[in-house]
Amino acid sequence: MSPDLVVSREVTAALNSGTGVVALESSVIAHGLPAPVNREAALEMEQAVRAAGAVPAMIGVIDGSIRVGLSASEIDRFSRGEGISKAGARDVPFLAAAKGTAGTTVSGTIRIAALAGIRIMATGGIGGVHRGAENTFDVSADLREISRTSVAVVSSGAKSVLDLPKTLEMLESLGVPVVGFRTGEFPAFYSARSGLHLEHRVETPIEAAAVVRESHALGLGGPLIVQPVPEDKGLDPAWLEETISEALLYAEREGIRGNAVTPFLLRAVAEATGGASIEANRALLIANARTAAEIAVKMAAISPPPAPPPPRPAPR
Ligand code: PSU
Ligand code: MN
Repeated sequence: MSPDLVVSREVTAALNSGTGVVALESSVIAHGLPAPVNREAALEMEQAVRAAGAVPAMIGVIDGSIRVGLSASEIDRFSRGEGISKAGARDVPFLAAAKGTAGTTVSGTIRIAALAGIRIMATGGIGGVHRGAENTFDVSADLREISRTSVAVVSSGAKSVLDLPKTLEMLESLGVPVVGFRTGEFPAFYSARSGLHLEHRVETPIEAAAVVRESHALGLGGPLIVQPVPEDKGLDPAWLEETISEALLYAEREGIRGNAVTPFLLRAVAEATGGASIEANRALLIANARTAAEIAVKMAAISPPPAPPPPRPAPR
């Protein structure tokens, strides 16, 4: 284990006693939401996890140390956002080596969570295949990381600014189990409906926990557990599509590239919807944290999957 992996006392105690632990990402706080909603959402997510009987473990990189379980003042620092990089899994070694500070995305967060022995995380919407990816090749590292890391991810699908049919196809190609939590449709982040059918659904945390256990016993990544935004906060799909097309044109005109694309689009949509997208984002983050915690509690109550077989000795 990396000597730089620093696990908070509370999270260590929870892991040792078999209490459910839910990993939370810090990039959504530092880059996905504006102040002061980002800080409020972070604290509300933590509260939701605790209320369900689990322990939150927010993950990030602080002054080069890879941290599992952030304090309130550290969450404040991420909420201020100044000088905070955005770190996918591949960025973490650079941040650690250069003693930098970064909010970790889904890919960075689950890589670190797995090392710490945490088996489930909650976020808003995962990254995926961007619209126009046939030209730009812009496909979030979240997809590959979820496919190779046995940490369940609870989200409201993939972000609406993406190409959702292509994202679902890619999840299939990568062999990621995808299961709807009380839905038969892949949610579209800010809105509940995408029109994309899911083959598997569960109705309860205990059923979801069983799917996580079996996925991990098979050595598969994920699973990706998706639930729609709370009904009263969801945005109208037609209106949303209109604002997204405008945001995409704007991003292209401004020449936005790489890991700046997602935060730029989220900001543009927030402006165009007069903040309605921010309220939806906050509501779904909290709901996903709660569901992840309910599942974590059930996972803690059932036997963990058998350890994967040791690597075979190399043939002589
Ligand atoms: N969920 C949200 N808002 C966000 C994100 C998730 O509600 O901003 C972040 C996550 O950290 C996710 C990242 O991993 O957006 C995807 O970024 P990219 O497309 O650059 O891989
Ligand atoms: Mn990208």
